[in-house]
Amino acid sequence: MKKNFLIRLQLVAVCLLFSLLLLNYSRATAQLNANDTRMDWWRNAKFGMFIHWGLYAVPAGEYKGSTNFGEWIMQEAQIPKGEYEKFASQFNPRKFNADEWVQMAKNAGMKYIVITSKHHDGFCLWDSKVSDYDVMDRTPFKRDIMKELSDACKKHGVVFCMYHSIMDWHHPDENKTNIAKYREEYLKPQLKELVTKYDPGVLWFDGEWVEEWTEEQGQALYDWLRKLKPGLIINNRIGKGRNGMQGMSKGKAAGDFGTPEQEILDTKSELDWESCMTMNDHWGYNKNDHNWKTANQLIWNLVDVVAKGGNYLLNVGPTGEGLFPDVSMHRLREIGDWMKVNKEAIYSMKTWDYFQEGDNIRYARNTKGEVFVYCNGWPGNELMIKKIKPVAGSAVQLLGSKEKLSWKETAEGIIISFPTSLQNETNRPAKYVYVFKVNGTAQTLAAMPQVGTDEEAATKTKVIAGNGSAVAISAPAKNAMIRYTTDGSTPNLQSALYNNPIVVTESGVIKAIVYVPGKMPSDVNELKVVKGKYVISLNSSYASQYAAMGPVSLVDGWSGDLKDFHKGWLGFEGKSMEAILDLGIEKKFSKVSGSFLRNHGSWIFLPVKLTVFTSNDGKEYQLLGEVAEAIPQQQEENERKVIVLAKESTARYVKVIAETMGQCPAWHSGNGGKAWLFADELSVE
Ligand code: FHN
Repeated sequence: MKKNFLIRLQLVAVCLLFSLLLLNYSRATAQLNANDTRMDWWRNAKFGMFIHWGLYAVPAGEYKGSTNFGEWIMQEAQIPKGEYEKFASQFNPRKFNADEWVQMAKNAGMKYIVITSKHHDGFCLWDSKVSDYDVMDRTPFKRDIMKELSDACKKHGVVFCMYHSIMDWHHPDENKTNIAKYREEYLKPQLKELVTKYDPGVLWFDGEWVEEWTEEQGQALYDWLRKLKPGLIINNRIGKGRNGMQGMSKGKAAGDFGTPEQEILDTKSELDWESCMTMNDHWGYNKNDHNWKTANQLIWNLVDVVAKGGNYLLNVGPTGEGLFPDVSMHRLREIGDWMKVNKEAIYSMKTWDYFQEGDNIRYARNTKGEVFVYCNGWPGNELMIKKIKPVAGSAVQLLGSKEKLSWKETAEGIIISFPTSLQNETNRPAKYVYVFKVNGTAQTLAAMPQVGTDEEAATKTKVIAGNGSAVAISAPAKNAMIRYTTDGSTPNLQSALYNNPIVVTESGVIKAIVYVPGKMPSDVNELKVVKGKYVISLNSSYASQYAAMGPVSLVDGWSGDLKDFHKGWLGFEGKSMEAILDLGIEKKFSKVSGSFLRNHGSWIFLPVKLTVFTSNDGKEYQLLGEVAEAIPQQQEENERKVIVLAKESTARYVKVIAETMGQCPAWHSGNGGKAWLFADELSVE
């Protein structure tokens, strides 16, 4: 009797537990589904327009003779608030036509628009009842730009979204002391205005890096906004989760999607992310910035982002008159022409088993499982790909073309052949990037070979000095056949067969591929061999994200990229650089030089002094001389500067110390923050 009662009790307990679990699960999945449905339009949209517009369009990047400013002109040119406010009286964009803007975005294939409702300068592009520092009260224009654009978006079926800066250089309370007051009495009331009056699909926050803003404030604001509009989508810059320019959230953080800026993730991600990018070098309008990306680059960026599972938010910086720059309009038209032909390979795309095959091939799939192969540039008479196997008897289709393309399988991969008609660009449905629909399955590739030691393979770099050394290539598979090249060409079955370590004596690159019966050839792996002009060692540590190829980058004869600081520069954060060059023997020389980067906008300053010491035993050093640099001025342009100490001497070891600024100067937005020192070449001649 008692035993039955206990069994029944346990049964009831188990049922209760099970239904509780079920309840929670269904609640969780309901939330997930709700989240998903909330995010669905955005995930399927893939392509949006970013618009940076405001008072900074009036000076168009120019102030007191300097021409390299943009939306940060108030800060970078140190324009006093009262002075900057005067731009409002000149802000009268009579040629602004919201319909035309939205139509241009739509014709380019963009599904949503994110416009700056308020940037860091604090000026509001809508009729705000919370502030008079807006377009209605301070400008002769007196038209509610957010209203006109949100109405036009609704009319043309484009989703209206708004950017909003947490940092506010104009508002007296946006600081450490009064941030709570600013948040409760200004930021939130304005956000309420924006959400209730203009019904945005996304709120795109920025300027969250200010010390006074915290993840907790961000999370609370997120929850408050989602209550205000449950379907709202909010980026991860509402909190402090963003991992620098790479933009993805570090761990659990407020926000619905990651925001890489001016860069695209290296690999595919199932997380929600959106890469935002300029068409030239500025977000806000700069009339002197003609460094425009090509239509090919922009289309390939879109494809690269889609293959990696992201969205692409491409920026336009309109003029003070209210027009898109001519080149921006031209790029949008070219992208639109491409999208007309290839849009089915962009919208609603999902990542596939593989996302890339070398630099110029990308893969993605649609929800029906059809796979699209994207090729950057016309491949010629045939295209070889190895990561997909078309279904037997199926044809490959070039999007926009009726041609049924034949293919054959070889040991190197699938070869798709193209008729002569398509060799003539005018017969091709689109330009620049060609998309092939393939009904096929993912191939199994042989595992990639390792070229060099574990340490070398990690950086894909081997530093050699003097008489060179040997490079070994290994492959995990037992019955692997390794083929390799040393001239930079792509290895294949005709390339040299690897049997023994390869002796290298000069700079170059070794590429290797693995063949295993029954599998497709592996991805190609490579090792860059860098012969430094000298053996170099560093007595100061550089930042891992600005490590180029390590110390040898300072003596490899290659210059750092002036725009992409990840390429070729060693970055020292708040530290001096101390390098020792071993010339191998005592040598006579007349000058020692080092080249350094100046980019104040990115907190990178030239060294304040370059000091050189010499030694013949590598232990005792004598001062050879020093060169002091001028105090940095805010107007100074970005440049690579070679600092030279011209002094005769004879020595084997040369020690070069580039002394850092340490902290950003008082006039700089990073005032007191760590100053960066970037070096890319040291030379003794
Ligand atoms: O400082 C801003 C910049 O002006 C621009 O708005 C970009 C766009 O993502 N975000 C900040 C820099 O990270």
